[in-house]
Amino acid sequence: MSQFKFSVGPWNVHAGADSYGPATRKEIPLEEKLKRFKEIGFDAIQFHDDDAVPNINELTEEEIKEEARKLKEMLDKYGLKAEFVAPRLWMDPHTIDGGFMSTRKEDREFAMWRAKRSIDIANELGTDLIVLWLAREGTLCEESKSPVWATQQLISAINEMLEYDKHIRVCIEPKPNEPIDRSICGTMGHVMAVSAATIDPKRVGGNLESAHAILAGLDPAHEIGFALAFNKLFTVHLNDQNGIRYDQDKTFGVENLRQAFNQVKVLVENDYGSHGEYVGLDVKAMRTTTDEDSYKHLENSLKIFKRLEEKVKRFDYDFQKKCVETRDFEGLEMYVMDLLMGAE
Ligand code: XLS
Ligand code: MG
Repeated sequence: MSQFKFSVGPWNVHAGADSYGPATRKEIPLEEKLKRFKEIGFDAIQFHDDDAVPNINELTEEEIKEEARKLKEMLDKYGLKAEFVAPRLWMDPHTIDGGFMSTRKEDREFAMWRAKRSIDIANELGTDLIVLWLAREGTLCEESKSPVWATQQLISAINEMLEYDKHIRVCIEPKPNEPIDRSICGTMGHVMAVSAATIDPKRVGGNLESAHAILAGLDPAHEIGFALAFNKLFTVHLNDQNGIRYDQDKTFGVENLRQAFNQVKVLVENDYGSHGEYVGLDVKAMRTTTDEDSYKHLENSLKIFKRLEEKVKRFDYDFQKKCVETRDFEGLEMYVMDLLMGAE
């Protein structure tokens, strides 16, 4: 029995298209996904603004709220909560060169409009959390914008969101690059600094995605721990990643089991979830996966997480303490390997 509650986004079950080839599986309607998510063991759903309200740009502010209310009814029907809403600021022609940091004023206004609509949708769905994955916020051509100006743009955009709604919390999901060449807010350290510079730092935190930390050359468990030390880990996006290459969103734990174990361990040790936080997944199926197995990577991620949680609960802290006292780190390390290999 896990101590955690789990969340997932509808984009985590997708048809398999990538930059080099078309879809390999059928599109699945949202309601069918929600039903399966609940059966698999998820408690809450993560949304982009346009996952929640398709064709958002063509609707009035009232129509957007109305659509969000319909979605809320669908979530209620399956006993699911909404975890967060994230403005999708990377698909629209307005966001070719970023949103909040675009060099064009009309594009920055578009980004702010979508951010505020995301807040409206969140309110209708009964969540106070907005996630900002800053996909295109940075530079493609390094000399095209000042990193000082761009950072200040981000801080003022967040301030405007905090002012627009006095209860909303904003959660930055850092990533060092891709699709942008150089991003402005690439790690949890950047997120903490941006948070501190806003008008209400306790309402601005982070969402650590394992793959994004690995892409920055950092250890995901340490990034999680860093945010926890400031009480600013608002959610997580657990997955896995084979080194510094394109963002893979692999099933949690399949590349580096010890690294995955330590992510679970730091969450358990710090009672993550006790303020209602979810363990969120952000994983993708491989392109070769069949229609029947469209949810396998989610089931497997949950299975691996829960088995690692059992390992963490069996972790021998007395033995660890002894090893630390005598600096027997060879012994401690072998104990961890035995635990993971099932020899303990
Ligand atoms: C990037 C995800 C993205 C965010 C939420 O990691 O694919 O969708 O997690 O906006
Ligand atoms: Mg993510």
